[in-house]
Amino acid sequence: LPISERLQRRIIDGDKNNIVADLHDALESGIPALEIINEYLLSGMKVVGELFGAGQMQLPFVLSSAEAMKRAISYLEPYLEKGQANKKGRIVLATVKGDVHDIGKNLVDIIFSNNGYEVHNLGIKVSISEMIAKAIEIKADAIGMSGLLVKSTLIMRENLEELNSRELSSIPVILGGAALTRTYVEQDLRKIYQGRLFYGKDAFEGLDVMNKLAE
Ligand code: B1M
Repeated sequence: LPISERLQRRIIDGDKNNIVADLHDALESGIPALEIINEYLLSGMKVVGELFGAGQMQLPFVLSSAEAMKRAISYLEPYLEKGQANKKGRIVLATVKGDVHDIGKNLVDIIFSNNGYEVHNLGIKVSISEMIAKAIEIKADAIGMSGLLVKSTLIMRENLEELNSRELSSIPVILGGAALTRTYVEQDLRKIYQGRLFYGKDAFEGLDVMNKLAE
């Protein structure tokens, strides 16, 4: 199999042991680390999501795929291009309450950190109170929330309402994660939130938002 398909397979099979050798080969053959993530690994994860959604893959196997993905990203992290080293701004980042999905959020952390932002990654299942406390403590320039469950989109709405009623009522917020749509964020949720609200389709769109905020 060509390396692209091999890598996709390793993710689908949840093969975290053999994926490293393939990643090494891919890097050796000159494919940039970011391209490996965006083109090959994420396409494998997409298939996993489709199989799981169709009832053709059981949860423990999805977990193995997630582990292979995490192993791959941590292997590739040193090879990702680094932008400006000086700190352009600070962001509090978290997966919202009730949601354990963190691969996308951690990718956002890596991409932002590599591009000059100080990221305070609070982990998964994080309440809005924790995010607010951290944002006040570090004088954050933005709060980034990630969520993959449909339920999480409702939590995000509640979080925005909570922010409205607190000291940080106008802090910029970036929302991302597979359950969201641009329309939901930029039309429905924007009507609710007093501060500036942005949608990040992927980590790089999130980065664009941070860069605009930092201007
Ligand atoms: Co779950 N899961 N899962 N899961 N899982 C989904 C999300 C699902 C769509 C699968 C499906 O049914 N097809 C489905 C949700 C359905 C729904 O709500 N309608 C689902 C479900 C149902 C569940 C459980 C409820 C299953 C169960 O227990 N019966 C359970 C939930 C537990 C909970 O959260 N309370 C569950 C559990 C798990 C695992 C633990 C096994 C594992 C997660 C492991 C982990 O993260 N540590 C897992 C996985 C791996 C998935 C899928 C297959 C892949 C997710 C992923 O990592 N994608 C997923 C299917 C799918 O998404 N299509 C699925 C790769 C990742 C890089 O993408 O996170 O979207 P993503 O990030 C992207 C962008 O969204 C964006 O940038 C990234 C790309 O650059 N982005 C941001 C994300 N956050 C951002 C923030 C930003 C900006 C951009 O700014 C702040």
